[in-house]
Amino acid sequence: MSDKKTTIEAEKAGLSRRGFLGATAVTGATLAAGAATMGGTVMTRESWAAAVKESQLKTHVGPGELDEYYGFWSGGHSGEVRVLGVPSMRELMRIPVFNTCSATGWGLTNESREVLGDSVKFLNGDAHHPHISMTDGKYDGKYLFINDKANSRVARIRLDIMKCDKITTIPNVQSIHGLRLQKVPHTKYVFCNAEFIIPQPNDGSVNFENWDKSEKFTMFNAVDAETMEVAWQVIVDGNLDNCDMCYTGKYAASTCYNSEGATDLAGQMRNERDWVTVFNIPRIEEEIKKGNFTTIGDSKVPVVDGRKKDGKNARVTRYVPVPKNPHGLNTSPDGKYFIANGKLSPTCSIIAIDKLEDLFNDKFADEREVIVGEPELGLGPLHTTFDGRGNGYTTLFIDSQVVKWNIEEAIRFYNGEKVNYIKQKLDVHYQPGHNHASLTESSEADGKWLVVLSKFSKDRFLPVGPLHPENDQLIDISGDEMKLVHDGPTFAEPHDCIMARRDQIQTKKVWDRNDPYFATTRAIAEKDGIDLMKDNKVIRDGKKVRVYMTSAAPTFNLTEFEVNQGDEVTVFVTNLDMIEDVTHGFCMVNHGVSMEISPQQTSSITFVADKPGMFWYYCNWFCHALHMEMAGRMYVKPAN
Ligand code: CUK
Ligand code: CUA
Ligand code: CA
Repeated sequence: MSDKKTTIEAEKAGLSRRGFLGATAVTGATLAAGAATMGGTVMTRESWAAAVKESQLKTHVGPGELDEYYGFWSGGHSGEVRVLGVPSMRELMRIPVFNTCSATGWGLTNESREVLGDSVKFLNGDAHHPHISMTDGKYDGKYLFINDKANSRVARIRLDIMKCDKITTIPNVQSIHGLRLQKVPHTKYVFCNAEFIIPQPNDGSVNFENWDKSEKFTMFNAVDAETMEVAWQVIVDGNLDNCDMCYTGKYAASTCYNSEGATDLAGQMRNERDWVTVFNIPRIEEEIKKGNFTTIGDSKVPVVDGRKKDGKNARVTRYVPVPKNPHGLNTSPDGKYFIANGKLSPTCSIIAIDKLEDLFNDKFADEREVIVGEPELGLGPLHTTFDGRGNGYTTLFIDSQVVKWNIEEAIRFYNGEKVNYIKQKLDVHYQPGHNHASLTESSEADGKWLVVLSKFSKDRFLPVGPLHPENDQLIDISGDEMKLVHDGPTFAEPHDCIMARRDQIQTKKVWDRNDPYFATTRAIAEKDGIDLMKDNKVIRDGKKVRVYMTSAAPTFNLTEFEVNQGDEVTVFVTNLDMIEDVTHGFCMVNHGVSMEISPQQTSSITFVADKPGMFWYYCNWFCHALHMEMAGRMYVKPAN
């Protein structure tokens, strides 16, 4: 069916082009025959269009209305996290994490630089997998964790203030990719996969010539969710891609696509099967307690060896062969299965979690006995998500589709029954990576909305030059059939998202003066004998100058101060305003200085006053009718 014809038909049916493009995905093939089936009943073109229109109405969040779900999008190699409302798909906020932010001063302020620690020198990051902390298998709304593939870090965002408060670099590995959380009894550990195999120790003694003969491996890592310190690491065979955790607190599983340990493309595709590595968490903890661990280099983190030796399994790991280069690894919300997505194989492998105890007790002759289904879904299966009603939704990268399939029926098929486990295939636009259904990683998966993160948008939006946005599509999965209802362009490059009910996230409206986020700042002021809520003072400490000021819309309460050329100046601004939404900024002109100071917050920033002269500073967050007038001057006295 030509695009032109569908457009005309859409207009006839009273739909906008945009609206009809949503419908055409589902109906493109079936409408040619004049009818589609939905929920077993034959639908006409008109009734189908009406059904899609009805779902679109559900996504409409009118002026002044609030979304039902919070969505947290990874920002890919932009390094940030974005907060969207679902179903409107409106962007609500950006949380800078591994990037720098000119607006909030992330990466510039002393508070953010303290969080960034040693890694403050990196201005980039690659954030893929955002996950919300859990208690008893449900999102508890406390934290959101995210990986940095680019610089091997894990970050934590406090969801009460929606700011990143901890960043940890994982030692002796390269590229933290898959990241998931312990679900029960609560998120004690953040599990993260280091993707690339590297020489150990990686001190330069291994070059290209002796690479083959050298010892090299990668590790599975557990970070303590509260302290954000690395709790332990496990050496594995092969590499590690994506991971997930079960609902018993016992097992984590990761896909490995490079069982070959190859360094080139052809080599990484050589084996017909790679594997899923299953980790036995209680056994890992036992090994550490017994002292069966080593350490690497300067790192004090206990390292347990999970590699096979002479064909014999280690106590802590099992390797389950699955077809070629698997990618996503997803736990079904009923807690029964790990599902590994085939990528180069058109299949998904269903691993029964209740068989893992026997697997670890070596009850099976073949590790593949834990696989209870291997449905063929289509080309390029990458990630699976769930509706809580027994169905999986798997992205097919090559086919540009999402396939809805029934898990129990796929298992029955594997056992020889003739059942069609495929429920529907829906075209998406185009080449989807992750998809994510509402509440899907928790036991409360509610099967309402599905977001599909499509890597290509091609012609779906107004052209913006050679670099295109991606396309996050919203699909209504509340009925028997998936209905595409919204296209959402996004900038580089969300890999994944997570949706929580809005009642699961509780945020603060103004800062608590005792918030640990600026505890160090308070301690510095206290040493200077400063009351941050009152004092407007300049403290000289050799060549270091600390300038304390309060602000209340529309003034800084210190509108001039003098320093000497060459001084290292730290400006502390405390926002006295108590009113929600009255955020001030502080920008020192021609010094690269900018920061956010929200109500009741203290922020500080340090710079060198290297040029003599008079410099204006001003408030750069619009706060008042007299916001333009909210300014002051710094005089820098020449050195000679
Ligand atoms: S990965 Cu990118 S599409 Cu980093 Cu979760 Cu699969
Ligand atoms: Cu204060 Cu604008
Ligand atoms: Ca492979």
